[in-house]
Amino acid sequence: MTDDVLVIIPTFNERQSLPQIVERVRSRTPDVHILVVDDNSPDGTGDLAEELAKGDAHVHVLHRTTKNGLGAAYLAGFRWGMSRGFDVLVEMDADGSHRPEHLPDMLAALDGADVVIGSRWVPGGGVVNWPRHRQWLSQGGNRYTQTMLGLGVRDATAGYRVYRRDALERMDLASVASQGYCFQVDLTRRAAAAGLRIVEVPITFVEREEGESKMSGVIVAEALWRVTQWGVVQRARQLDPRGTH
Ligand SMILES: Nc1nc2c(ncn2[C@@H]2O[C@H](COP(=O)(O)OP(=O)(O)O)[C@@H](O)[C@H]2O)c(=O)[nH]1
Ligand SMILES: [Mg+2]
Repeated sequence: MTDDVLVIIPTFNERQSLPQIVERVRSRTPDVHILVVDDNSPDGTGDLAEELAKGDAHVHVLHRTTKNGLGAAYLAGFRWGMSRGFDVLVEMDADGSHRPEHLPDMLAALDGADVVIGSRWVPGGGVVNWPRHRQWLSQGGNRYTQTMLGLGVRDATAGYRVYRRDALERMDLASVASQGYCFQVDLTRRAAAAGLRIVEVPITFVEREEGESKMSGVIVAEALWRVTQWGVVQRARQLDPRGTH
């Protein structure tokens, strides 16, 4: 049974992609529920999501007033789903990069795991249609993350994930401050610190064909800054585990 699964899809100006992605999730995994978390998109994605929800009892919408970053949208989505009793919470982009066709494999992997990451950088995974600079940024970012945090995860920045609800409950989500894509690294490091089982399932990540990426220099800078800060704190703790100075 997968009717206890909630697929959370954050949107900002995803009018062109949203209907297809909802349709693909619904046809591939008909029992799951979908929550669209829209940050008041100027292109009317929120209204479109309402239309989709009207015609399908498995589609829900959470409207937020301003664009507040991916991290905040997911946190609101997790709260929404957990308070309604969903046991499995999925993160998925609206733009088709996270192919719904991988979801059954990822849900199956939850059998031996608390967190499943759809990974581009394990054998069998990959990216399609990504410009060289994005590939470089993702692989370089993951290498830097591994050097600083040693999480042992090949794709710690990946945004296609499955979490058990009780795993999220052990990750102190109330203290998460990450806004952009480092949100994914933040949740990975919290999962590792809580001793949770993290499994990577290979996926093919397909770059969007419609709409625009929200990736920006500010988002990259936030990730670099926070990963560095976490790494430094982690090392200080290793050197001085009792925190005597
Ligand atoms: N609600 C919400 N969604 C966002 C925000 N920023 C990005 N997203 C969504 O997060 C997903 C990933 O963003 P995208 O622009 O595709 O980033 P990229 O895949 O890294 O280039 C998409 O579904 C976006 O619409 C935000 O501030 N708020
Ligand atoms: Mg994208």
